[in-house]
Amino acid sequence: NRHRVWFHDQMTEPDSDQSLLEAITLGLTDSPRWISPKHFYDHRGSELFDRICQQPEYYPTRTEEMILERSVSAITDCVGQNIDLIELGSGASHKIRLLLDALRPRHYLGVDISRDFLLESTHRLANDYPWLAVHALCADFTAPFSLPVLEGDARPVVFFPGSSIGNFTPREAMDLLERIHNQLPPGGGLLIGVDRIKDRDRLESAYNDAAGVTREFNLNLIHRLRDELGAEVSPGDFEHLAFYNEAASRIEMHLVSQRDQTFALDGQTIALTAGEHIHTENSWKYSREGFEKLAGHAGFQTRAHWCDDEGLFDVHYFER
Ligand code: AVI
Repeated sequence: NRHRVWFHDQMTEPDSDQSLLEAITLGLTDSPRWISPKHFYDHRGSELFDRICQQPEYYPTRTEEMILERSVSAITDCVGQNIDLIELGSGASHKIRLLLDALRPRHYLGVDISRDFLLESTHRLANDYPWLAVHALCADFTAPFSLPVLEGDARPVVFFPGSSIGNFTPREAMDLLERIHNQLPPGGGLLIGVDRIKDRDRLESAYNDAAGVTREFNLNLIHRLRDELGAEVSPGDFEHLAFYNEAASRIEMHLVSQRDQTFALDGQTIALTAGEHIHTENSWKYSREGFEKLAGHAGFQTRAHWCDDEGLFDVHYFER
């Protein structure tokens, strides 16, 4: 069957309710309170993120797609032929479509934490590109993971779009880049999209879209607390907060409790006061040079770079 998808499962922990419960309880009993942004991405959260990408204020997606579209032949010249493409955080697998016809990889491997969403999007890809061998790897790449061996002698190129690297602390980002570097053979590549440091207004409106989709995405964590973990909480008792922390070069997202409230979770009592924050996401922004330096520390050689005319977003190409 030429439209099949080879499925590899490598969730280090099964994404069971129990491990979700433990992870979320750990953060909610900490001070200050936090929830990891990876928990946004259940099926509903992945769909909401896909809708964020279509909002007029959320420039990163549109800008990166424009860069990929207009630079596709330069990218192809630089990346070369006879490659396998490995996409980290493949989500809906839209962006890869801009490159497939030009790069003509032997294999495509999509890696994502959201199992059903990953399977749906890789099946669509396999249907639309019958010449392509499509693989899906369900893995949490915030933890150590290993890439499955793909048959043949093609050179692996990792595609990591969307500035997802920005959701890691700079230290974690370095570790992840190092882990990617160590899994690549000499000549293996990394094509990575990174959102740039820019003015506060532009950044803050991207995380406070008028249609309220980012708000709904952030509140999805409260939906998961209620629906999957049985906590007696209501999305109406929290508000979305997103702002640029300029000193740290990062957007911060928080959920703000709208009243004093108490609920039980995993045998513990969580008591939130009115106005108390749960920190749910950081999204680091980099200068072009700053990111090249980071990748250099992880062992990568800078090969090329593309950006839009306004300098909002960078696409870098590095090699081992
Ligand atoms: C996936 N990641 C790069 C997005 C970002 O911009 O940090 C997630 C997101 N959060 C709110 N809007 C989008």
